[in-house]
Amino acid sequence: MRILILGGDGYLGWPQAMYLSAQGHEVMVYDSLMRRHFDLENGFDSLVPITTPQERVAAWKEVTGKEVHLRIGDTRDWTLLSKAFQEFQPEALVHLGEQRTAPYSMMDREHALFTMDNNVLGTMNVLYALKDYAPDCHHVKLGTMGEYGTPNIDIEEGFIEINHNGRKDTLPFPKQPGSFYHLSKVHDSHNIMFACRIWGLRSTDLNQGVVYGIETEETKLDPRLATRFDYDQIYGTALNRFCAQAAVGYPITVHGKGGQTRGFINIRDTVRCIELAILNPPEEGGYQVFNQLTEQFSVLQLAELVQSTAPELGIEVALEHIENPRVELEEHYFNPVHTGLLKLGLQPHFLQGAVLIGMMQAAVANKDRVDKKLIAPTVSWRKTDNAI
Ligand code: NAD
Ligand code: USQ
Repeated sequence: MRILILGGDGYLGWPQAMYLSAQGHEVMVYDSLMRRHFDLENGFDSLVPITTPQERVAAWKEVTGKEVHLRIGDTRDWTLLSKAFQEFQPEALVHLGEQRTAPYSMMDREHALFTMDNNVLGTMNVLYALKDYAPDCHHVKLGTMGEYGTPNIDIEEGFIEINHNGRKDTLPFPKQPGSFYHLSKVHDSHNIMFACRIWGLRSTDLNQGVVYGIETEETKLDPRLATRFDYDQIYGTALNRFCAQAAVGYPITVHGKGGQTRGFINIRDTVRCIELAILNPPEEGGYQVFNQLTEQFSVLQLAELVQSTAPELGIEVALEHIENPRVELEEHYFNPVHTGLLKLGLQPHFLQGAVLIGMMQAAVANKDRVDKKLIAPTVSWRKTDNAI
């Protein structure tokens, strides 16, 4: 298939591009490089060194003989986006090209507005490009488990049957997101579902949990093919951060009580889930939702796991309950259904010893690259003018 990957230079997008190329698909990466600009502007960097987008695709060709086409462009740039659609004629579209962190979106008015503009309007352009140039293309969109929030009932996969005053209907599951970033995904979901209904597009919304890990079969082939490893307070996600913190002996930053429970998924399963979604499109006009996670942990469980694994690498790390910069429940019920992708054939890689040790070893090997000033959270949900 011809598969267009929006955001194909990111943490998940690059391994996805290589994985699909390795399966024999023709892949085009389309990316605005906003992620790299953020690092350059603010002095942030990936813990594991990464090459430029051009060096990556060249290295992929050198190592495998396969080509990944590269286009630098923003989803909000209609001229460039529509050109990519017209020239490449995608049969499947993987949409990962968004501003993807909660702290970024909560920094101040400008960053909140950028998140809405970039994500919601970018996705609107994508929907119009699909309608105008590739109406049969299967749109696989990365949403997030955080769209649902943490309700006190089981979380279904996208839809819930409701009985009300003697009548019943199947309706979108209620959304109670916890940041302007997560809200942008909710707005996307509504826009996508509507576009499917009125224009007959076909879309799969993947509500993914927090991803961990940096290793896939393809990233292992050559150091030039590595994907990014974020540990900083803006882009670093829980487990990735905790591994970097352990590597440099920085007390693990548990926000508040640490009872916040989230869905988690290994990056190897992310690339496979997206492939499974691509291979199982809904009918014309169909909008389907899968919850993309394989396990759930509380933040404290993860922190304790990293702490107890550290001695196996000859290191020790403390654990600290810091004041929670976010507004979120620190103890709550959490029971999401996630059977859809398993039924399609996903065989999960769970978080066990070897996987965690591999991540921690990568962090230790690059510990001289850790800038400790970037670890402590400075973005507070309660303020409107946070500095970084
Ligand atoms: P990332 O920031 O590393 O990658 C996103 C890429 O998209 C970047 O290369 C960025 O430059 C590009 N991009 C952003 N806005 C763009 C635009 N308007 N036009 C073109 N390119 C644009 O993030 P990631 O971790 O790879 O996440 C990819 C997707 O998966 C995001 O939509 C994110 O919300 C979702 N997701 C990520 C996780 C996770 O734990 N990393 C979990 C659930 C969902
Ligand atoms: N947390 C800590 N300590 C830290 C970092 C985070 O306790 O040092 C806590 C947070 O308070 C939160 C939980 O860990 O309760 C998860 O935070 P996170 O930064 O790992 O993840 P989140 O902000 O939810 O966002 C990440 C990705 C985002 C994706 C989302 C999936 O950045 O792109 O959408 O995970 S989910 O959480 O399921 O919505």
